Amino acid sequence: MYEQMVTARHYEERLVDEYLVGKQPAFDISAGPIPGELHLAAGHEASGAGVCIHLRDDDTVTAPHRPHHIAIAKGVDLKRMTAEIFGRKTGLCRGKGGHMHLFDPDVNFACSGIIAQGCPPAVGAAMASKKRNTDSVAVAFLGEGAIDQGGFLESLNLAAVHDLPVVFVVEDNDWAISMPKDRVTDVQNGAQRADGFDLPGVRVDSDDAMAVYEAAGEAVMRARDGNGPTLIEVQVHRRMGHFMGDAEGYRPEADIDRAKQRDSIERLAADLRSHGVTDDDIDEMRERAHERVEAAISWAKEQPEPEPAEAYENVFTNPPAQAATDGGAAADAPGDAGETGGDN
Ligand SMILES: Cc1ncc(C[n+]2csc(CCOP(=O)(O)OP(=O)(O)O)c2C)c(N)n1
Ligand SMILES: [Mg+2]
Repeated sequence: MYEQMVTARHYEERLVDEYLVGKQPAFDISAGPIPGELHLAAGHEASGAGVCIHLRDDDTVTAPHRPHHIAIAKGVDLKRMTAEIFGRKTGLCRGKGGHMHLFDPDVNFACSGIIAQGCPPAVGAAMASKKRNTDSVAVAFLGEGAIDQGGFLESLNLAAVHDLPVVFVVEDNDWAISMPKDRVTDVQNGAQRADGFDLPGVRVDSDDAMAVYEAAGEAVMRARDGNGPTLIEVQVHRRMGHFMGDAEGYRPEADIDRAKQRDSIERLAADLRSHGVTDDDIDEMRERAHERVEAAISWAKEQPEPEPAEAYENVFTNPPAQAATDGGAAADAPGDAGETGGDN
């Protein structure tokens, strides 16, 4: 878990360097090697690692728009994931999805920029597992800002009524973009949403990877044993802005400082030391993580970009008429390629 968490943190630190290339001075979001939005999950690592360590490749995970720590913990191919983020042809989605739309069928991982979107497909995967009589489970991750969404609440109901092997994991970082949770949600403890559906709800109050590990272990076992769904809420912290370029003018300094002080990675390192893991072992894990990240980033940067003529391939079930007649050449037109303004 520690190595996964360090990998996720370092990966994002390196993405920041790469993301800023070419974007200054006026912060042109479409410029540079990583065009578009970038939502970083620094401060969320305990949740991805503590949950996914209980999962197998045949278990399904759906993640939201802040997906890197979860993807890494689920075992998504880091090289192809990085190529996707860099918009390269060998990326997981051939460079067309970007960082919010990673899809890796080898380990049953998907994410989406649409809030709570992952809940119904996770319930679908759990239903498929039950109908096929396998013991695979599904986990849907979402932010606390998504717990009032219909898709989430309907998913809880369907999961409960059919006793499906699914775990919902709410990552509570106190903010939904610039909106503090107490202005939009009636409960402070999102795990209470489970009460309305008569299923277990557990809140992990601190971003302590070991506490997440314990809670998720129980929930995943319960699902695998055919005993139905669980909702877990984990307190995490957003160490950065909502996305890169967010000046966070709405956020009190003290809240930013608090987020930075509560570092689940440092906390886990201290736990490991107190259980006899040596500094050398910890350094070795960090080194391995850093090497893996560098290898993925340098591989991704060498990959080819997709051809404009492929712009519509694998995008539409029924391609627009223009795509059928010009082979997608219209994507060459100024303003079409690479523009990703606005929120997802
Ligand atoms: C259905 C939908 N509504 C609105 C948005 C715009 N949006 C993007 S991120 C976000 C806030 C999400 O907050 P939260 O779920 O707490 O996740 P966090 O960003 O804090 O990790 C919103 C409203 C969206 N992507 N999808
Ligand atoms: Mg949030």
